[in-house]
Order: sequence, then C-alpha cells, then structure tokens
Amino acid sequence: MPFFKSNDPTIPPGQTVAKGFPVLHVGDVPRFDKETWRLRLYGLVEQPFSLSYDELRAEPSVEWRGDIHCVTRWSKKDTVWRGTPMSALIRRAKPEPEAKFVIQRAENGYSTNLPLEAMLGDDVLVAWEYDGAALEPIHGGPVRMLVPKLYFWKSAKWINNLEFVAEDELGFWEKRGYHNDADPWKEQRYSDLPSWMG
Ligand SMILES: Nc1nc2c(c(=O)[nH]1)N[C@H]1C(S)=C(S)[C@@H](COP(=O)(O)O)O[C@H]1N2
Ligand SMILES: [Mo]
Repeated sequence: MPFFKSNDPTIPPGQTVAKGFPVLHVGDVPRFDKETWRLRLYGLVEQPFSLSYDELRAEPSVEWRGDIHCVTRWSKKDTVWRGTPMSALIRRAKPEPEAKFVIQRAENGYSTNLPLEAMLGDDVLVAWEYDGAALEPIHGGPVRMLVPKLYFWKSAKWINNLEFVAEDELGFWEKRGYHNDADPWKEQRYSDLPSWMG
C-alpha cells in the first residue's frame, strides 16, 4: 500500500509540488567554452555530425510547456523550455536499423540511457532556453536534454555526446539501481534490488 497519496491529480503519485526550481546533480558544473563546444551525434548512424553552439541555436526550435518530475519526489509545474526537437536531429543522423538505444553523455561524466523510440516524442528537446532566457549553467546550460514524460534523471544536463547503440548501456543512476524505464505515472523509481544485495 502506498504510504503517501498526493491529493493533486495533476502530478504523479508520491510527488509534491516544489517551490522554486531545485538544482540537483552529481559532480561539478562544467565550464562552457563557446569556441570549442560541440554537440555530437554518432555511433550506429549513417550521417554522424556535430554542431557548434551557434549552429544548434540556428536550428528550428519549438517551445514546450509542462511539468517535470524528479525521483526525489519534487515536481515543478508549468515549466517553459525552448530547444531543437531531438527527432529532427535523429532524422538528420539517420540511425542504422540496429540502433535501438541512445546514450546521453554529459560533459561532466554523467550519462543516461533510453530506447531510441523514447527519444522521438514531440516533447523531447535538446534545450537551450528556460523561461525565455539562456539556460543557466546550474540547470544544464549551455545545452541539456529534456525528456519531460520521464523522471528528470533521464534528462542529462551539459550534454555533448549522443551515442546511438544496439545494446542498452545503463547510465549513471541506472547502474546504481534506478529503474531503467522511469515513468513517473507508474512510479518506476528504483529497480528491484540486485541479487548481491538480497
Ligand atoms: N549531467 C547531469 N545531468 C543531470 C543530473 C546530474 O547529476 N548530472 N541529475 C539529473 C537529475 S536526478 C535531475 S532531478 C535533474 C535536475 O535538473 P535541475 O538541476 O535543472 O533541476 O538533472 C538530471 N540531469
Ligand atoms: Mo532527480
């Protein structure tokens, strides 16, 4: 039986609406050098490519408004982001038929994994603006992933490498016992304890 039930049906079970915008990450905020920064799409794709910050900013962009949910039980309502749809970048990279997963790799060593399918949704953005202003470094600026349907650890801050792979590869938190699918409406917070712990 769940021990806690939110009475707000607009946020997922077990979540509480946060005040402000919490900052959560492991490691340090990486330094951004606009001259050398690149976002790379590579691996099992026909057309690997990379974009400079200015090139990325010149890509067609969309705005997404909605709620985000962290596994540590805060949700933030009505957030507003701008970025390039990941689906457009994926179309340009042309994944090989064997490419089944995308690994988001961040500048500071963080990573997270998702099925290619999950990256194709209209709401998945390579985001560089929050609330009408350039994304702040503490929230992942210059550029972060936004996968708002899933718990927020699946949205890597400071992304620079997006690798297309055939076999799934657990990311930073997934290796440490977080659920691989991360759907907040199903409360997919943690996977079953590994056998060596049981
Ligand atoms: N590079 C990197 N990205 C990351 C993390 C991290 O530790 N490093 N933490 C994740 C988690 S658990 C959350 S809740 C969100 C927090 O984003 P915020 O600090 O903008 O609220 O970033 C995600 N992306
Ligand atoms: Mo989180």
